[in-house]
Amino acid sequence: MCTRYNTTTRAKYKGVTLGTFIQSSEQLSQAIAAQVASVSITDIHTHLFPQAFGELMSSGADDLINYHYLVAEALLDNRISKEYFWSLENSERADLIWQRLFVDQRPISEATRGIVTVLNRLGLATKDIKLSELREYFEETSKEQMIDTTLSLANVRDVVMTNDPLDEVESHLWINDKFRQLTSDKRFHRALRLDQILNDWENSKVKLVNRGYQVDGDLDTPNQRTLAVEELSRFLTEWITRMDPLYLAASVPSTFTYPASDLQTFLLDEVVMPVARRHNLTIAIMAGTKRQINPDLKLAGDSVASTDVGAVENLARNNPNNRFLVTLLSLEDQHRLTVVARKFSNIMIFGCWWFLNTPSLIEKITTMRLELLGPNFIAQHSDARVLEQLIYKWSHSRATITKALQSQYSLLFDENWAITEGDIEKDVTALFRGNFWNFIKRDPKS
Ligand code: RAT
Ligand code: ZN
Repeated sequence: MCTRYNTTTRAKYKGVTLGTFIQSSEQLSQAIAAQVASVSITDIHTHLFPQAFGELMSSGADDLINYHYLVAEALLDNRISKEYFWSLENSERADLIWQRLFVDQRPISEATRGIVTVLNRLGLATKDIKLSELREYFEETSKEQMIDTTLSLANVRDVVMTNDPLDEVESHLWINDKFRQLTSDKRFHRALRLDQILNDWENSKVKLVNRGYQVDGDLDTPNQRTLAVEELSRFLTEWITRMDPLYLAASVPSTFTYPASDLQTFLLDEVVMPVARRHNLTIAIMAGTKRQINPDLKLAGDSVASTDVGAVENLARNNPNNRFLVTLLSLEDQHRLTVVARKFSNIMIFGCWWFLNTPSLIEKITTMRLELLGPNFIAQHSDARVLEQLIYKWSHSRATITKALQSQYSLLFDENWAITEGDIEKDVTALFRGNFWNFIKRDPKS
């Protein structure tokens, strides 16, 4: 019988039957593809909401087509005036985007191809399909059913929302009597988002004062600072109790630096990190946005710029008792971030974020991360804003990450390293689910 493994190699794997060792490159490729396709995912960063959040839940034809990634692409056509576009109703805007991106052109960009994947997986014929037919499909399907269908097609077991306690609509839901319903769907976890507090203190201050927190001083005197720290910590603690978030999160601009003699460092050092330590909560730092480079595009007007990776080094080194989930937006920062993550066990890199969520970049970045970190990072998150986007975002990411894993594993295989399907399953589960839960020190069943 021809086998790749000698007795010594087999001895190392006592208890594992020979049949479970991968015997050929083809079998290896197939086993990796099968494991990645079948792993049930925890999607650690989305903007999704279940039905209990009412109008905040986004799903269906018009929401899918009005996704801000597609808005930016449609408005590349300079015959469409921005004023005219924004004066339209939601459904009229979707009609226009559909015409521009799916009728006049072929949907080959990542975001447009995503719609094609969704249509295909929902079993809707993609040839000559009309937007009206897509609308009909969603009108006939309940939101409840859509959540079940989507999670099952995407093979996502649970998702983490983005929950902003200073958002007027959302916070109102949390403080009224519907509160318990908001946490009743166990597939939707919370993440407490701190962007407004960390990036826009002046406006946050007004909102906090209106809610009865004494943070109105200028933070010039020690007394004012002490009071603000106490009051802001009280605010965060109350919201942590209310939401039971899996982590705290902030997207900070590309200009973010730490430590600095500014309000952001003060709030991080005196409030956010101590509160996170007291509640054993991880902090997610998402850095590298350059917001509103074209305000005419509204939500679609944000961009990217390189950020100071040294700030991440400093955060990790100066705060060894805090844990940081980190993702950076610009391609040029990825290598340094990966090297930094080798040096600090309180950093966990996650995903290929937003403009990096395209197959060519995911493959390149994931391969580099595997080379430098092994399977010790979180492979991807979807950032989905519209429920059904989970179907395409995960289908596309799985296909690409499969390729990166196949090339790394085949290097081992070619050097005669024994690999079992169980080994592959372990790594794949870690990358798509396990590393997250271990790092945040929470029970996946929570
Ligand atoms: O990917 C997006 O939809 C962005 O607009 C942002 O929401 C970004 O992901 C963020 O969380 O700030
Ligand atoms: Zn996001």
